[in-house]
Amino acid sequence: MNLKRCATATALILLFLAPALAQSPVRADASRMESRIKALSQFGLNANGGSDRVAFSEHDKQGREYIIGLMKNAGLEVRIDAAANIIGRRKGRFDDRKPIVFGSHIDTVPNGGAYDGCVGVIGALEVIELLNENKITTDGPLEVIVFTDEEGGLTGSRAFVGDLGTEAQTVVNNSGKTIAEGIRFLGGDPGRIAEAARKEGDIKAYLELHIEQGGVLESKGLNIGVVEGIVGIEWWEVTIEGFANHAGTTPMKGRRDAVLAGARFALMVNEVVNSLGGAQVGTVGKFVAEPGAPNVIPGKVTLSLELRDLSAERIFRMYNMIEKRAIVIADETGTEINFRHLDVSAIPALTDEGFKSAIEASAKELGLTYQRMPSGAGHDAQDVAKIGPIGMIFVPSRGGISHAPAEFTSAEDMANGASVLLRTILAIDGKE
Ligand code: HGY
Ligand code: MN
Ligand code: MN
Repeated sequence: MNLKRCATATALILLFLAPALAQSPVRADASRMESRIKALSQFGLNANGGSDRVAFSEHDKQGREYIIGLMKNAGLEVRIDAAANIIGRRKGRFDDRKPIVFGSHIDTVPNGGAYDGCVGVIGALEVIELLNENKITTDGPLEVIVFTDEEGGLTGSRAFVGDLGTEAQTVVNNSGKTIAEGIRFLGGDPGRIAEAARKEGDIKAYLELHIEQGGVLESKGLNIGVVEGIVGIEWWEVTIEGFANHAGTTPMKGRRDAVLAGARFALMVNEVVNSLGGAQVGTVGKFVAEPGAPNVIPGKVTLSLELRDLSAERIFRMYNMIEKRAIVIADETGTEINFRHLDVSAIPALTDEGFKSAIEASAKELGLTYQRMPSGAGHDAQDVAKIGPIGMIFVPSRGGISHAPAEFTSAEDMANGASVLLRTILAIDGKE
């Protein structure tokens, strides 16, 4: 073949390929996402390699500053609302339309991981970077949101839907600050919390990319989880009052040992939750004995009770069973058991049917595998569901581990999630 004919053939091949290339979907930059996740994980990195970035801590503040910097560099118009939620806005061509809101949280549980919440925030920023790089302006405005204190009871998202009352603001989170003190610490204003609230119909959509926090996607070798619904979560603080006395001189008979009662309580919770068929879960995750000395019979125990299910009715049915059996334990151990329902409840929520289809179509167009699934973890999305339609995209968690230093999601999986998020946003934006 002479040179001229070769060049003509190449040109023909290119001409043929060009439309396909032009249509090849925009994909997230995995290494950019990974380096940002790593950078964020430095704020509160502990000796176990875990993340200690409890909401309202210094590390939380530093992590937020890092994100605000990224938002501003990406051209977002950033503001902190009265609940200290960080909101970065990108104008639309028709800017008075309702915004599509997307994001997650960057606070962690004590000794948590680097991916829970953070993938949703870094993924949301990735969407903005991709829109900027591809010079795409959406029809409606976009809002990237970092909700305040997700792990302490969905604080920021509750305020976002007008549901963070004064009682809820008195709850003390793991930083030792009350919600009101913490919000102030981060630059919000608890006195004007109502100003953070959106009304029903104010937003076009809320979308959240998140790690699965379970092992289903990994075990089935799937790329994407399309969330169908999010469990409701209720918390109680349980106090058991016994009688502190000398551990050497007090005979075994007649002791009023609060730890003994607490141990029986934890076993009983497990029995009650297991006695019902279904996917409900119940946990005693915190257990503090006082005075806490080897030679003193513990006089007091404070413990946490958490119940989760997709049905609120079922959660309270389990609670009623637990309360009844606690009366028997108190009687048999000579203790007094009291329950205080904490105002941090998260109600069960379903995702929007149209959004689920849009997520599935996006995954398909990107050549990714997917499956519909429920979420056993709580998410800000479940609060937002009170005022507008929500959708959630899951990506695999290695070994199903979360809320622990070993939490891990690969860069490729994170990028798959962000690519699906972008396509889903564009699909929703394109619909009137
Ligand atoms: O506790 C939860 O389910 C969530 O990770 N905040
Ligand atoms: Mn979490
Ligand atoms: Mn989370």
